Amino acid sequence: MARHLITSAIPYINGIKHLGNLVGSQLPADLFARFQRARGNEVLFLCSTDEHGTPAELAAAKADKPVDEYCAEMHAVQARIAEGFRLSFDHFGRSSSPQNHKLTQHFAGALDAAGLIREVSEKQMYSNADGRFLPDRYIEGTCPNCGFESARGDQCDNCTKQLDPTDLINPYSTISGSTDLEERETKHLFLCQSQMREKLQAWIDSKTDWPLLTTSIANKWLNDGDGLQDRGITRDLDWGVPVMKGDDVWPGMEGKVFYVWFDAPIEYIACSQEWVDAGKGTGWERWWRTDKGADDVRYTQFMGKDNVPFHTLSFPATILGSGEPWKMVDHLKSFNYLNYDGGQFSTSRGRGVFMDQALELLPADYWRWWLLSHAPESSDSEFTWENFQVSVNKDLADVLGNFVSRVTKFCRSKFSETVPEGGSWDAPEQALIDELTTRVGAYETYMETMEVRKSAQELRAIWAAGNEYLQTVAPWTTFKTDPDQAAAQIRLALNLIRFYAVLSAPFIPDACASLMDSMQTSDTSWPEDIQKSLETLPVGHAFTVPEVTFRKITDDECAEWQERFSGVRT
Ligand code: B3M
Ligand code: ZN
Repeated sequence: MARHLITSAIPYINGIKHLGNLVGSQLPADLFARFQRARGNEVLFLCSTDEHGTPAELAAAKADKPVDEYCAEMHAVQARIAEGFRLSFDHFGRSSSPQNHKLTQHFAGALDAAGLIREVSEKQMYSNADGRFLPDRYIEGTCPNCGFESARGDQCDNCTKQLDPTDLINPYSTISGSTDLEERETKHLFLCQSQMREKLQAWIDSKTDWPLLTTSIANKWLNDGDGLQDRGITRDLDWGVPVMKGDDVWPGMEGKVFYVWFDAPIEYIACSQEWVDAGKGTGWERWWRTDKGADDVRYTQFMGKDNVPFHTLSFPATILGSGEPWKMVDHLKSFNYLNYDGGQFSTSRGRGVFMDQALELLPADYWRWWLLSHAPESSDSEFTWENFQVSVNKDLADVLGNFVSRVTKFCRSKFSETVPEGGSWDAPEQALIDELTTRVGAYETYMETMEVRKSAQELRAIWAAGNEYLQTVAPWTTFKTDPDQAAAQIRLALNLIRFYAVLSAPFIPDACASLMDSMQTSDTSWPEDIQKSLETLPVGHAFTVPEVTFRKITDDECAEWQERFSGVRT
């Protein structure tokens, strides 16, 4: 049994995420976790909310709430919505947890002991109008690298370059809009990443099976000349992990906190401690410490491309630099952006469909299927309502749903609501079994290598093979001359429904659970041997005809939703 540690990038606390965020990390991570569990492997699947830093402070201020209260509320909201989408986290933690505070402080101490922390007196942008320093998202301006006009103080969302507020051209405060800024002297801790350049390069070079999107971003900033500059890991903010050395405030760091991107990835580890402390599991070390059994763990991270530099450079620098035996990521799966109807999804501008809104329109499976089958892997992809309607109506309603309904209704009307007896399988059945054997093999390979779109395509082809079989053998015709043979055909088709439910559950878990209910079985064993798997439901096994598995989206709905979501959310 393999052991899979799986993490999704932890979403910022600053509001409900849109469908683009969902498909960029949490949803494909869930697909992979469900697949690995279905294969009988041991899985620890973790996600949290990212609660520190300027995104949290800005959002709380906007909501007119104390930031800790705001975070607690939004965590509950995000947890509920994640459940609505059936994201099967073993734990959904919080980066503001005591566990993460402690671990973050521990890492800073270990890095300091390794000689990798230096104190720097530097110039930071100070806003006279706001009476405060403006780190990270408190400041925006033009990116010096690509010219994007709303680059943030810590990173350009357009070209993914990590920035310093002082790099920005024409900077302004995002609190007041003021451009009355000056550079003022302040002291911060810097992580000496530059000393780890060779180590990191060797580590990235060893990852020959990583997606090109991941390694090209890592190498771009590694070889850019300044990609591995030493970087500040503390900020002049109130909310965050206090900068401590042991039990005392780090001398000179009074009133400062760690940079959100320093503590956020450490939360992956702290989350496993939260999981243990919540009584959901034991032994977090056997997932994270190579000296405590994590050597045989396979660790996969999921994230959008903008998060790649932090996961290929900054976080590995933290872990490697600590000199401690922490488990490092084995595979990093990153995604491009999903666009919305001719533009970008945007949280700050309220553009697109947000997770809570989506669930009000249709059950999670409809969205899961569309998003995963159109995951922005090799390039950005685009959500349009027409495309969504076509996919749902064709793939889910016509191909899968219709198969289920035809087979079960035919059986009920000509035989009974039990698996019928008689006849035997012949050449067409063997041909189907052969095709499914090849296709399921391909499906497993794609799922194993996280080729999300190709997995979806293969699954659709597996559903279609069932329909083609039905068309070919036409049990409704066979029945007139040879009812026994029709029974053998329907026996196979009924078994196909269970077979589909098992294979498809990572994509559309709710529909598959209700198909299993209708087939009155709890045998979710993965089809290792296709023929055997198609004999699971024996003659005489009772079933019920399911309600409509997937309904179609009408043209009117499509037009209405397009109109309703054309504006911005306030
Ligand atoms: N919260 C960015 C995001 O939500 C950031 C990811 C942190 S992963 C450690 O896209
Ligand atoms: Zn840029």
